[in-house]
Amino acid sequence: MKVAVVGATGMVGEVMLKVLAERQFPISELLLVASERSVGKKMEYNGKEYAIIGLADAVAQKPDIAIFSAGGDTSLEWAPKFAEVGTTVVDNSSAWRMDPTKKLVVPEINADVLTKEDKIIANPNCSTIQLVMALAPLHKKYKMKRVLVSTYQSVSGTGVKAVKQLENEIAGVEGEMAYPYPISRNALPHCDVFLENGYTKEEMKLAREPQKILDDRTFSVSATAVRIPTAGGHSESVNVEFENDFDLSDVRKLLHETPGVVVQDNPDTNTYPMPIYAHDKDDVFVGRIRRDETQRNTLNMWIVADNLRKGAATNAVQIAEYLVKNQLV
Ligand code: A2P
Ligand code: 11C
Repeated sequence: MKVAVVGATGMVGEVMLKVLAERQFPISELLLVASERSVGKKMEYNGKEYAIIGLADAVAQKPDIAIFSAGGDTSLEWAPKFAEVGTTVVDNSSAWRMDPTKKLVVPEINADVLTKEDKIIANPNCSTIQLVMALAPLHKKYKMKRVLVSTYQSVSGTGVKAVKQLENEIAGVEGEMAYPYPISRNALPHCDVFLENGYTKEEMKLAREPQKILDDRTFSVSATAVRIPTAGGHSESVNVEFENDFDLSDVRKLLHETPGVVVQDNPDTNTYPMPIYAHDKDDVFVGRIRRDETQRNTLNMWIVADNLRKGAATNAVQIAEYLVKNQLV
């Protein structure tokens, strides 16, 4: 496959290259693409040096697959240009996710919706991916009515500038601010921009994307998204009300049997998911599984994943793998 990685110099882009190499993605030719600022700079992939190229150059080379992580505006402008020359785009931005003509895919859940005609495929938001990975098997068996989720999101979800802000604050050094307030020793109930309804864009992604991925609008999701001073790894406190009653041991068994999900749940040994444990792993970790004793058929759990891996790069590469394996490119 001739593969373009658009946004190769970015935080997700770098993890994408790592994941492509680790999973031995079948690459015959690799195009590393970034903004004009980076054109000509050198990057390494699998021990070989590559020069960064610009977007127009990459389109002219008609790659089979282009994996984008270069922001929504770049995707809106350039994904259609790649699609026009026959490239299949897997896009990690929020640009196309809720477009009814585009598929929103978590491969373990709904890769079967993909066809050869899909030329722009959307990768869900990081906090959505880890949420639906745990919810999908439970929804199938018990049917969800309502999900309440509060997130504890790391600064790497915002990007390099935010990681630097946290590092500077810890080191006691003045520097550029990615957030309107200090993030070290703080928690900001503010991820992405505020919308007219008083929710943030991140909260609305959590409300809408799961319904599209699970192809079901009969359940609702209400979210509060919070930025905390962890470097990497998003955590979520999740309360789910089901139509049907469940047995806790069945819930654990179901999650344990779900590919891509790891149950870490033993209060006796202080075993529960944490960002430092999820770091650099592709799985979604679930723990603190317990019944909500205040309401019928309701479950509480805690979900953690590496937001740059399963939340972004790994999921996108898995989509590309599915396309190749099923001859859809
Ligand atoms: P560059 O490094 O040249 O700015 P992050 O999300 O970590 O900030 O990374 C964003 C990625 O998207 C980087 O690789 C960045 O390239 C790339 N990018 C940003 N704007 C553009 C653009 N207008 N055209 C192409 N790539 C872009
Ligand atoms: C965060 N979820 O942690 C964001 C980052 O819609 O792809 C990814 C933004 C997106 O702030």
